[in-house]
Amino acid sequence: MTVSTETLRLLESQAIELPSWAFGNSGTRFKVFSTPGTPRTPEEKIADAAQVNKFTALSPSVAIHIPWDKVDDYAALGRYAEDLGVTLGTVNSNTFQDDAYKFGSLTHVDPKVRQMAIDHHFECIDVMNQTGSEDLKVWLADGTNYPGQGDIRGRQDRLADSLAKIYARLGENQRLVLEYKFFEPAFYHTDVPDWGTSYAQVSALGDRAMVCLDTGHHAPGTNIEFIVAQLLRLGKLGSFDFNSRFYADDDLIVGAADPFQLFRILYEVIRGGGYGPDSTVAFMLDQCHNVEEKIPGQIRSVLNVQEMTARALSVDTVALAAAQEAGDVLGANGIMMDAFYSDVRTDLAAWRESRGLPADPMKAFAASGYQAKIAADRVGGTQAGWGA
Ligand code: PSV
Ligand code: MN
Repeated sequence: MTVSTETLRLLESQAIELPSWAFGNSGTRFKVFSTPGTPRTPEEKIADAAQVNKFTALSPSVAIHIPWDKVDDYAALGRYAEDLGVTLGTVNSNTFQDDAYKFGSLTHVDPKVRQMAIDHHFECIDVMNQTGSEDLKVWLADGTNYPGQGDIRGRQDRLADSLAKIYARLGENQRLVLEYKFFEPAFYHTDVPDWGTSYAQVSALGDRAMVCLDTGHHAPGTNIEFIVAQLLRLGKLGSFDFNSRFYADDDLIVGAADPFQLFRILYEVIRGGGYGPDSTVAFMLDQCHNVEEKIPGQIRSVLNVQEMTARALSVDTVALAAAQEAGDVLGANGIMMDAFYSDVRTDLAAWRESRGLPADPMKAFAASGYQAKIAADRVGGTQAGWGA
């Protein structure tokens, strides 16, 4: 047996939130391909997300994006989710698809546009109050394309002011998590480009404002696990948007492009106290499934996180600390690599079965007939996708 009983115990409570938008169609600026069975409503997205949890017991909650998941009655949407065995989680704001935001939202020079963006966040907090969601996730497309286009410093000041107004509206059990991204859609400067800016902005707000780390939002070669270690050390790592990338913000299946990076990140999460029942770090996927099937894409992702967590938990930390203290460079590195190369798949399959889950969730989902059923049932209407 490669995986210890202690590791299995720690894996039991693992929870990875799914993004509702991963079940809708997505693509690139060149083409969005539609797929039979793609959800047309927030309810259908939640039903698909519930399938991932049904076969893995790893994803008990679903993040929503407003206005993509706008409904008349959010409490009813929450009850609908609960009937399917999941809850509604993080509420994501969206100030990147309205014409008014062409030159910014929370940073805009025009107070009327800023107020419109602030009001949108108030609306998201109202949604949270109805769904019982605890996290408001803010990602801004704000930035400029050309030197001189905007006053970088003034934009930071306006951002601070707008965020303070939003933060003041949060309830006692609610948090604001501020996501950073170094480019896109703006190409010269982005108003929240890096963890340092997010950290500075949320630190000015208060204890319930945290940083959100999307693994696809860094320049190539960035040591993301260092950022994880630092934010945990500072008590400001609020949440993750997991995905993987080869080039830019590719939003591919987590662990697909660089499994070793996922291992290194998860090792630092565990090392820094970000994993387990006492941790307040929220784990979420933020992915797009442009060409692969969406539900199995999400199943594969949560399994990748689970397997890599098992490997990261199996690092012999006592031996590692001793090797580090002794200056044993190769010994210390060998301990990390031993854990990374340990194949946990057979043990995890047996463990799943012992808990009444399918040993192979991918196979079990494929055999369930759900995909064929939604393809046959969901005829007509408009498939959900970017902007829908
Ligand atoms: C931006 O690239 C991002 O990562 C943010 O989390 C958005 O809300 C999300 O993607 C969905 O498009
Ligand atoms: Mn994200």
